[in-house]
Amino acid sequence: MTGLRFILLILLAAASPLKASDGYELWLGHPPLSESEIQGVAEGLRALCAPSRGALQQTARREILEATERMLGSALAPVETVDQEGVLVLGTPESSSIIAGLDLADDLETLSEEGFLIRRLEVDGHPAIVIASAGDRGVLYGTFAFLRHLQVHRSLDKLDRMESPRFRLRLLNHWDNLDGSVERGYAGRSLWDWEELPEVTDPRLADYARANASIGLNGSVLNNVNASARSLEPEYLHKAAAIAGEFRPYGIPVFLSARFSAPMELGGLSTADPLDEKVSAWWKRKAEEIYRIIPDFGGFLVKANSEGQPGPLTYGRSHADGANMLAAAVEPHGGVVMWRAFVYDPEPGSDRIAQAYDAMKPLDGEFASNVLLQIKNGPLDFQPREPFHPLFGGMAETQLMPELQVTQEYLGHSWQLAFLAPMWREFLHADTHAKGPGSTVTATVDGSLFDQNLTGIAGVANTGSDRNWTGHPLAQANWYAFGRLAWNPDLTSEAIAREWIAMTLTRDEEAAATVERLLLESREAVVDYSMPLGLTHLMWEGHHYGPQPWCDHLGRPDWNPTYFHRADEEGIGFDRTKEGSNALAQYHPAVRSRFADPATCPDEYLLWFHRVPWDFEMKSGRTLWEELARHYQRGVDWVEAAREKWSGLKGKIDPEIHAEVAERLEIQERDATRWRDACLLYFGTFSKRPLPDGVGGPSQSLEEFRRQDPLDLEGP
Ligand code: GCV
Repeated sequence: MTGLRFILLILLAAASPLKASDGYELWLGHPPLSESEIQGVAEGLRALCAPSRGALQQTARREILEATERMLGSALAPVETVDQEGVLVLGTPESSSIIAGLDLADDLETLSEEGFLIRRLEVDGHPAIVIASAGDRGVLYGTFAFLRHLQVHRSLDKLDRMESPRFRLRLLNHWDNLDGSVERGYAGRSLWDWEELPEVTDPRLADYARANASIGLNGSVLNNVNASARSLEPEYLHKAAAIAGEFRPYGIPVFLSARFSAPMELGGLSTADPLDEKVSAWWKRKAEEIYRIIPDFGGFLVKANSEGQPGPLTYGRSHADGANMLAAAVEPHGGVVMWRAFVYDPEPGSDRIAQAYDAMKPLDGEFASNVLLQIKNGPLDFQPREPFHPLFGGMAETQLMPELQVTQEYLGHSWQLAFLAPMWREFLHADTHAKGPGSTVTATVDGSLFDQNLTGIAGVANTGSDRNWTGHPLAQANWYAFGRLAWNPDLTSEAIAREWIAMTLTRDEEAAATVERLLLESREAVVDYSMPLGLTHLMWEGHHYGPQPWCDHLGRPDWNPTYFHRADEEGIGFDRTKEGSNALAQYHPAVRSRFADPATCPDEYLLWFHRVPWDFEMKSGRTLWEELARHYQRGVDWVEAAREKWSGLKGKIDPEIHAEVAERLEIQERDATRWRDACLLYFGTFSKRPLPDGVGGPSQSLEEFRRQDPLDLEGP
């Protein structure tokens, strides 16, 4: 490196926290390392020996060259042989004769095709670093893991890793409509410009796929589960093919949500009955057409007989009949069907949260081998806190696939900070007891506990056309966290937050520690000020932002907040014990008995499973009313303190990002206060008890809160 270049690099490194960033680069900015950091790294990393074979390995090679150039100031020198110290060797035994010649066969055999090993080894007598895999994808994932290591640890130490992803399918689900809108999207319009496609492909498509690959994701469902049949028309298939072409170098195949009634809407058939031969033949032909246009098409995602969507029940057939018919159509092409379990009875009757289990459990063992049953983490609908869905651990003969929501439909949209890794870990590590203690949700779906060949996990995306992709700059961390947990559900929230901060926001240790605490505590704060102690579904109708606990006028009783909290002068909460709806019976006896007794039920699920009087004595010794009020206050206090901490980071974080987050935290404080005041005023009309000391008094009347739609208030 020349002296001038080195000085320039140091200046850049020192200045990097202050440069204005629009957030577009996500965690892939690869900022320059400082002089001392480079000294630790540059000697061990001089050249790259990587084959330019196959699209994915070419991508890996390019990523290494570009990122090292940005981090070290000069790109590694491409070499064909290892005849010096500090060569990074990349490839598979097929693509690299050097890797084939190393003693790695046994290790590679224990890894999946997507797995990789990174190791410091002697190669031809020289100390080298090797990134090896049995498959092209593994080379790409190993590359990104290596670059992550460099950015986070800024050293070449501890480079001895062997990893395979825990789930085979790691997908983002986009609820994107053909008109460019995004259902529950809070970051602008859809990333797919259906009008311009296929002739014009936005460079963002490749950048999106690159970001996904960098965190180990391996597929995208392009369109909303509330699907339009038009997505399956040739015109739209060619548009989807153009997107697939941009994603391909990053190993991201596309999938489509399929509208079950498409044979009627597109094919002119008089029925969509899955057992009708004309219908199954139509789907077979449609699958053939799709694979002709998109040869690596992944398969279908289906929302059927749910919230007005068509499905097999209309014809007296089962969900398994519907799923298996579609599965047979894509099976010859290697495709899969992800059939959603988010169903509830069209006519309300029994407990809403119990209906999906009642509908699906009897079908255990009936789904084809290329079908996954895609189940939301909780039995209701992505609320800020839910117990795990009892179908996990409850369907031993069915391949289950968790669905998480990355977009913050119920957690403050992109106006509020809520880092979701702790919530997802809470779910993934919940103990179902399906095969005794320690039967975590993860173990029930990753093939370790039950014989599940095909595994997967899905996240409803929070991306959009906003320049920074996710609206709230810190919401990028949720996209990142989803990918990292989909790869390895055992990663801690702390580790994920630390990685993301170091790669995206700041390398100042004090500042990073402050941001880490803010991220880690944020989701619990949202629970505190919106739906504490197991309360749920209290949000404003339609858009789901802000409080509306009084809402009781929606089309069906079980869409109303009043259905879920059941507050009256006696008490509050939903009794799901034997004396109530008995939904608790859906859990394994060990889980059931813990939740069924208010004395052992964790506070955070108390009002989810129990109806208790306002003076019920909580574990803290306080009454329920006092405890509830304190949770609301605690949530508001947290946001107030978070604003102060964030403001102390000025100068240590990119100014544009700092200002944008500060603005959103201000809104979050206003709206957290609104949650507290509106809910406590409303519940107070039943409890008729005073607010405990230290809980702020409301600034508006209940009537005013009822009149003002919280989303009409000023936003960022
Ligand atoms: C895509 C909730 C959301 C809907 C969503 C639905 C689903 O009801 O509010 O927008 O529809 O879940 O997951 O199918």
